[in-house]
Amino acid sequence: AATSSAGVTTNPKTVEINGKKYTTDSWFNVSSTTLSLTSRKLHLQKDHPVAITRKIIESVFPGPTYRYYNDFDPVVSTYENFDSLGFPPDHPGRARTDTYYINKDTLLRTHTSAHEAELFRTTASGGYLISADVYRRDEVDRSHYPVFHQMEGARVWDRNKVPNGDLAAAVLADLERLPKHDMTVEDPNPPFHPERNPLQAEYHTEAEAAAVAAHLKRSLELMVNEIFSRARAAAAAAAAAEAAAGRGAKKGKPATPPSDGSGSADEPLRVRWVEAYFPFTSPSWELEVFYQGDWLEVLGCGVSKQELHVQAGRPSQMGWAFGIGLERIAMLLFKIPDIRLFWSRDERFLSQFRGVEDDLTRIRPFVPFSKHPACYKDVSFWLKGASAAGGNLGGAVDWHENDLMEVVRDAAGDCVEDVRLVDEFTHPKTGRRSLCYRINYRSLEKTLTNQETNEMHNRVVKGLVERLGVEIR
Ligand code: FA5
Ligand code: MG
Repeated sequence: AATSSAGVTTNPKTVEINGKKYTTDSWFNVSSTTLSLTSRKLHLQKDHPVAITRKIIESVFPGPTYRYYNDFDPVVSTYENFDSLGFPPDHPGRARTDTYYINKDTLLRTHTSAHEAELFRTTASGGYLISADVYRRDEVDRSHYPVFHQMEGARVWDRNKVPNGDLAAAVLADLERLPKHDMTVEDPNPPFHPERNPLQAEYHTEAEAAAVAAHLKRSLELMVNEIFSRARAAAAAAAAAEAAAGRGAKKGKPATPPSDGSGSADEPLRVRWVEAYFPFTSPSWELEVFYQGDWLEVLGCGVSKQELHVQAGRPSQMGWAFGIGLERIAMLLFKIPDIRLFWSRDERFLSQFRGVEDDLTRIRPFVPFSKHPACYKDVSFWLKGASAAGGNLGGAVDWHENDLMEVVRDAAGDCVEDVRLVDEFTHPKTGRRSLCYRINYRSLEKTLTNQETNEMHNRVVKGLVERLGVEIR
C-alpha cells in the first residue's frame, strides 16, 4: 500500500465505527489508537468528570426551552463539518494534517458545530445543547489529546412568532427572566472589526443583534459562574476537611485554599470577552477566565450568521450559538492536572468521582496519586527531500509535526506524556534540515521497564522511517 503524506502505511479497505462500516480511500488517516476511542463516549459515562461537567452545564440551560442531544455519531460528512458552516475550500482546518478523514467525503467531526445545520432545520423554537466526542490531529502534551469533548449550545427566536414581530423586545424580555450574577466581567463589549465580524445589516437591525448578543453573554456568564462557584465550594470543603484532620479537635478557621482564581472564596472570579472569528457567527467572541495567573480561553460563540438560518429553511429565525471544551472545564473544576487521566480506567482515578453526578455538592478537587517515573528519549533525524531550493522548510517536502505526533501515538499510545522539539539544524552546505525531538515516556498506570520503553521508542523510530521517510542521525 502507498504511504500517504498523512503518515499511514497500510489503509484498511473498510473500518467499522460504532457498528457502522465505512469504505476508506487514499484520504484515510485515522490511527488505530484514535479509532479505538470512538466507542468510549466519556460524556455519557455515569460519574465520569466529563459527564459531571456536562450535567452542570445542562443545568444552566434547562428544558423544555433547551433540548439535549448527547448521542450523535462522530462520523460526519466533510460537508456537515465544514461546507455547511461556510468554511472556505482552502481553510487550514480542512487539512489532512489537522483532521481525521475516513475518506474524502467522510471524517471524524472536529467540532460539535458539525450538527448545527441539521439542528437549525429541526429547531422550531427555543434552543438545544449537544455534547459529543470530537477529534483533532494535534500535538501531545498535558492539555492536548486527539480526542476531547465539546458541548454546543444554540438558541433561536422567530420574528414571525414574537409579539408585534419585535424580535429585539422579545429577546430582551427573555434576558430579563434570566438570573443575575455578581461576577466581574472585564471588557463586556470589546470593540469588533466589521471586516471580520460584519453586522449582517441586510438581515437584521443593530438592536436585534445587540439583544441576541446580550442574551448570549449573560447565559454564558451564568454558566461560568455556576462552574466556578462549584469549584470554589469544592476547594473550600477540601480545605476545611484538611484543617479539621490536621488540627484535631481544635476548630479554627479553615485553611485558605491556594489562590489560583478558582479556589479562594474571597478572590472574585474574573472573566472577559474578546473578539474572535468563526465562519458561522458574526459578531463572534471568546470568553476567557483568569486562572492560575493567566487568561484561559474556555469557549467560542457568536450571533449565528443568517445564511445558516436561510439554508435551514427558517429565514425568519435568528439567534446565538456557542461551543465549549468539556475537558478544559473539568480540569478547572476538579483540578485534574493531565488530560490523559480522563481516559484512565484506573480505580484510583474513577473512584474519586463516584456518586458526584447525583449530588454535585460532593465535588472535591482530584487528589493525584503517585506518578510513575518519567523516561526521556531523544530521536534525531534528517527530513527527506534534501535540497536547499525547497524554501523556508530547508528543502523538506511535506513535513508536518502532527504526522510525527500520530506516529508516536500509534507506537506508544498513552505512555507518552509529552513530545517536544529540542533542536533543529540546517546543514549550511546541503541545506538539509535535521530535527531532534525529546519524548517523555511515562505511564499513568505503572512504572515502565527499560525494556518496555526501549521497545516503544524503537517502534517510534521505525514508524518515523517507514511512514515519514526520515533518515535517523
Ligand atoms: C470551535 O470548535 C467552534 N465550533 C466553537 C463555536 C461554536 C463557535 C458555535 C461559535 C459558535 P474552537 O476550535 O475554538 O471553536 O474550540 C472551542 C472550544 O473547545 C475552545 O474554546 C476550548 O475550550 C475547546 N478546545 C479547543 N481545542 C481544544 C483542545 N485541543 N483540547 C481541549 N479543548 C479544546
Ligand atoms: Mg479557539
